[in-house]
Amino acid sequence: EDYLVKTFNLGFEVDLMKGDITKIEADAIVNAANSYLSHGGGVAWAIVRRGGEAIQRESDQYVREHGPVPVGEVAVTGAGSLRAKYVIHAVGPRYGLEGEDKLHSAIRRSLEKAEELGLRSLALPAISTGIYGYPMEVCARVMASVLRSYKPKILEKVIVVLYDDMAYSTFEKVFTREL
Ligand code: AR6
Repeated sequence: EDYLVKTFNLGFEVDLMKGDITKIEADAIVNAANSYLSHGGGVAWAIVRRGGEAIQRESDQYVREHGPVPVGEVAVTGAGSLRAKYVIHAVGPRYGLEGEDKLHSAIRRSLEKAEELGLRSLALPAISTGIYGYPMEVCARVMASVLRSYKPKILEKVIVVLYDDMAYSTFEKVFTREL
Protein backbone atom coordinates (compact mmCIF):
# COMPACT_ATOMS: atom_id res chain seq x y z
CA GLU A 1 0.00 0.00 0.00
CA ASP A 2 1.03 3.59 -0.63
CA TYR A 3 1.65 5.67 2.43
CA LEU A 4 2.95 9.16 3.06
CA VAL A 5 6.42 9.04 4.47
CA LYS A 6 7.97 12.49 4.80
CA THR A 7 6.93 16.10 4.15
CA PHE A 8 9.17 19.11 3.50
CA ASN A 9 7.90 22.68 3.45
CA LEU A 10 9.57 25.00 0.94
CA GLY A 11 6.73 27.53 0.78
CA PHE A 12 5.02 24.79 -1.20
CA GLU A 13 4.71 21.23 0.05
CA VAL A 14 7.07 18.46 -1.05
CA ASP A 15 6.04 14.95 -0.03
CA LEU A 16 8.37 11.98 -0.34
CA MET A 17 6.42 8.75 -0.73
CA LYS A 18 7.26 5.15 -1.38
CA GLY A 19 4.91 3.44 -3.77
CA ASP A 20 3.48 3.10 -7.25
CA ILE A 21 3.04 6.46 -8.98
CA THR A 22 0.11 5.19 -11.07
CA LYS A 23 -1.96 5.00 -7.87
CA ILE A 24 -1.21 8.52 -6.64
CA GLU A 25 -3.96 11.10 -6.50
CA ALA A 26 -2.57 14.26 -8.08
CA ASP A 27 -3.70 16.62 -10.85
CA ALA A 28 -0.92 15.27 -13.08
CA ILE A 29 1.64 12.54 -12.92
CA VAL A 30 5.00 12.81 -14.62
CA ASN A 31 6.19 9.93 -16.77
CA ALA A 32 9.87 9.04 -17.33
CA ALA A 33 9.59 8.90 -21.12
CA ASN A 34 11.79 8.56 -24.19
CA SER A 35 11.79 11.05 -27.09
CA TYR A 36 9.43 8.87 -29.16
CA LEU A 37 6.93 8.54 -26.29
CA SER A 38 7.08 4.81 -26.88
CA HIS A 39 6.08 3.56 -23.45
CA GLY A 40 7.59 0.06 -23.48
CA GLY A 41 9.18 -0.33 -20.06
CA GLY A 42 9.57 0.95 -16.52
CA VAL A 43 7.21 3.54 -15.13
CA ALA A 44 6.02 4.42 -18.67
CA TRP A 45 4.74 0.92 -19.22
CA ALA A 46 3.06 0.88 -15.79
CA ILE A 47 1.25 4.15 -16.63
CA VAL A 48 -0.12 2.80 -19.92
CA ARG A 49 -1.03 -0.55 -18.38
CA ARG A 50 -3.07 1.10 -15.64
CA GLY A 51 -4.31 4.18 -17.52
CA GLY A 52 -5.10 2.43 -20.79
CA GLU A 53 -3.88 2.38 -24.40
CA ALA A 54 -5.43 5.79 -25.05
CA ILE A 55 -2.32 7.26 -23.40
CA GLN A 56 -0.07 5.48 -25.95
CA ARG A 57 -2.34 6.49 -28.84
CA GLU A 58 -2.32 10.15 -27.78
CA SER A 59 1.45 9.94 -27.37
CA ASP A 60 1.86 8.54 -30.90
CA GLN A 61 -0.31 11.32 -32.25
CA TYR A 62 1.76 13.92 -30.38
CA VAL A 63 4.98 12.64 -31.97
CA ARG A 64 3.39 12.51 -35.44
CA GLU A 65 2.32 16.13 -35.09
CA HIS A 66 5.30 17.64 -33.27
CA GLY A 67 8.19 15.25 -33.85
CA PRO A 68 10.25 13.60 -31.12
CA VAL A 69 10.41 15.32 -27.73
CA PRO A 70 13.95 16.69 -27.10
CA VAL A 71 15.90 15.36 -24.11
CA GLY A 72 15.15 17.64 -21.16
CA GLU A 73 11.72 18.61 -22.54
CA VAL A 74 8.14 17.52 -21.84
CA ALA A 75 4.93 16.65 -23.71
CA VAL A 76 1.39 16.40 -22.30
CA THR A 77 -1.37 13.85 -22.89
CA GLY A 78 -4.55 12.93 -21.07
CA ALA A 79 -4.30 10.37 -18.31
CA GLY A 80 -6.82 7.78 -19.56
CA SER A 81 -8.47 6.09 -16.60
CA LEU A 82 -5.87 7.20 -14.06
CA ARG A 83 -7.02 9.48 -11.26
CA ALA A 84 -4.84 12.31 -12.61
CA LYS A 85 -6.09 14.72 -15.31
CA TYR A 86 -2.87 14.69 -17.32
CA VAL A 87 0.32 12.78 -17.85
CA ILE A 88 3.35 15.03 -18.35
CA HIS A 89 5.90 12.97 -20.29
CA ALA A 90 9.39 14.17 -19.33
CA VAL A 91 12.34 12.96 -21.38
CA GLY A 92 15.31 12.46 -19.09
CA PRO A 93 18.95 11.99 -20.09
CA ARG A 94 20.68 8.63 -20.55
CA TYR A 95 23.57 8.23 -18.11
CA GLY A 96 26.94 8.64 -19.84
CA LEU A 97 25.35 10.11 -22.98
CA GLU A 98 23.53 13.21 -21.73
CA GLY A 99 24.33 15.32 -18.70
CA GLU A 100 22.72 16.33 -15.42
CA ASP A 101 21.69 19.66 -16.95
CA LYS A 102 19.14 17.72 -19.01
CA LEU A 103 17.80 16.04 -15.88
CA HIS A 104 17.49 19.43 -14.22
CA SER A 105 15.62 20.69 -17.27
CA ALA A 106 13.27 17.67 -17.48
CA ILE A 107 12.23 18.16 -13.85
CA ARG A 108 11.93 21.93 -14.06
CA ARG A 109 9.95 21.81 -17.29
CA SER A 110 7.55 19.33 -15.64
CA LEU A 111 6.83 21.82 -12.85
CA GLU A 112 6.43 24.70 -15.30
CA LYS A 113 4.11 22.66 -17.52
CA ALA A 114 1.93 21.77 -14.55
CA GLU A 115 1.55 25.48 -13.81
CA GLU A 116 0.76 26.27 -17.45
CA LEU A 117 -2.04 23.69 -17.17
CA GLY A 118 -3.33 25.41 -14.03
CA LEU A 119 -2.61 22.48 -11.72
CA ARG A 120 -2.14 22.43 -7.96
CA SER A 121 -0.53 19.03 -7.43
CA LEU A 122 2.00 16.98 -9.33
CA ALA A 123 3.56 13.54 -8.78
CA LEU A 124 7.14 12.97 -9.97
CA PRO A 125 9.10 9.70 -10.30
CA ALA A 126 12.89 9.35 -10.12
CA ILE A 127 13.41 10.23 -13.80
CA SER A 128 16.38 8.55 -15.56
CA THR A 129 17.23 6.20 -12.65
CA GLY A 130 15.85 3.00 -14.22
CA ILE A 131 16.52 2.00 -17.80
CA TYR A 132 18.45 5.25 -18.37
CA GLY A 133 20.97 4.33 -15.67
CA TYR A 134 21.43 7.48 -13.57
CA PRO A 135 22.51 6.86 -9.96
CA MET A 136 19.63 7.46 -7.52
CA GLU A 137 21.79 9.85 -5.51
CA VAL A 138 22.40 12.08 -8.55
CA CYS A 139 18.68 12.23 -9.34
CA ALA A 140 17.88 13.07 -5.70
CA ARG A 141 20.46 15.87 -5.65
CA VAL A 142 19.31 17.34 -8.97
CA MET A 143 15.65 17.16 -7.91
CA ALA A 144 16.46 18.86 -4.59
CA SER A 145 18.25 21.61 -6.48
CA VAL A 146 15.29 22.20 -8.83
CA LEU A 147 12.78 22.23 -5.95
CA ARG A 148 14.91 24.50 -3.76
CA SER A 149 15.10 27.23 -6.40
CA TYR A 150 11.51 26.84 -7.64
CA LYS A 151 9.04 29.67 -7.06
CA PRO A 152 5.56 28.29 -7.71
CA LYS A 153 2.68 30.47 -8.82
CA ILE A 154 -0.23 28.11 -8.19
CA LEU A 155 1.37 24.73 -7.64
CA GLU A 156 0.84 23.74 -4.00
CA LYS A 157 2.14 20.22 -3.73
CA VAL A 158 4.80 18.09 -5.39
CA ILE A 159 4.76 14.40 -4.50
CA VAL A 160 8.02 12.58 -5.25
CA VAL A 161 7.20 8.89 -5.59
CA LEU A 162 9.96 6.33 -5.12
CA TYR A 163 9.47 2.74 -6.07
CA ASP A 164 11.56 0.90 -3.52
CA ASP A 165 13.24 1.22 -0.11
CA MET A 166 16.68 1.99 -1.55
CA ALA A 167 15.32 4.83 -3.68
CA TYR A 168 13.27 6.17 -0.79
CA SER A 169 16.14 6.15 1.70
CA THR A 170 18.48 7.84 -0.78
CA PHE A 171 15.97 10.64 -1.43
CA GLU A 172 15.23 11.02 2.26
CA LYS A 173 18.91 11.41 3.06
CA VAL A 174 19.56 13.91 0.27
CA PHE A 175 16.35 15.95 0.79
CA THR A 176 16.92 16.13 4.56
CA ARG A 177 20.38 17.53 3.92
CA GLU A 178 19.50 19.89 1.06
CA LEU A 179 15.91 21.09 1.54
N1 AR6 B 1 5.96 4.02 -9.74
C1 AR6 B 1 7.01 4.78 -9.35
N2 AR6 B 1 8.27 4.57 -9.80
C2 AR6 B 1 8.47 3.56 -10.67
C3 AR6 B 1 7.44 2.73 -11.13
C4 AR6 B 1 6.12 2.99 -10.63
N3 AR6 B 1 5.07 2.26 -11.00
N4 AR6 B 1 7.97 1.81 -11.99
C5 AR6 B 1 9.29 2.06 -12.05
N5 AR6 B 1 9.60 3.09 -11.25
P1 AR6 B 1 12.37 4.05 -15.74
P2 AR6 B 1 14.12 6.00 -17.10
C6 AR6 B 1 10.92 3.74 -11.02
O1 AR6 B 1 13.17 2.93 -16.27
O2 AR6 B 1 15.30 5.47 -16.39
C7 AR6 B 1 11.02 3.45 -20.42
O3 AR6 B 1 11.09 2.34 -21.25
C8 AR6 B 1 12.14 2.93 -11.33
O4 AR6 B 1 12.45 2.05 -10.25
O5 AR6 B 1 10.88 3.96 -15.78
O6 AR6 B 1 13.93 7.47 -17.18
C9 AR6 B 1 10.72 4.71 -21.17
O7 AR6 B 1 9.79 4.47 -22.21
C10 AR6 B 1 13.19 4.02 -11.51
O8 AR6 B 1 13.72 4.40 -10.24
O9 AR6 B 1 12.72 5.45 -16.51
C11 AR6 B 1 12.08 5.12 -21.66
O10 AR6 B 1 12.44 4.41 -22.82
C12 AR6 B 1 12.38 5.21 -12.07
O11 AR6 B 1 11.02 4.85 -11.89
C13 AR6 B 1 12.99 4.71 -20.53
O12 AR6 B 1 12.31 3.67 -19.85
C14 AR6 B 1 12.64 5.50 -13.53
O13 AR6 B 1 12.84 4.30 -14.24
C15 AR6 B 1 13.22 5.83 -19.54
O14 AR6 B 1 14.15 5.39 -18.56
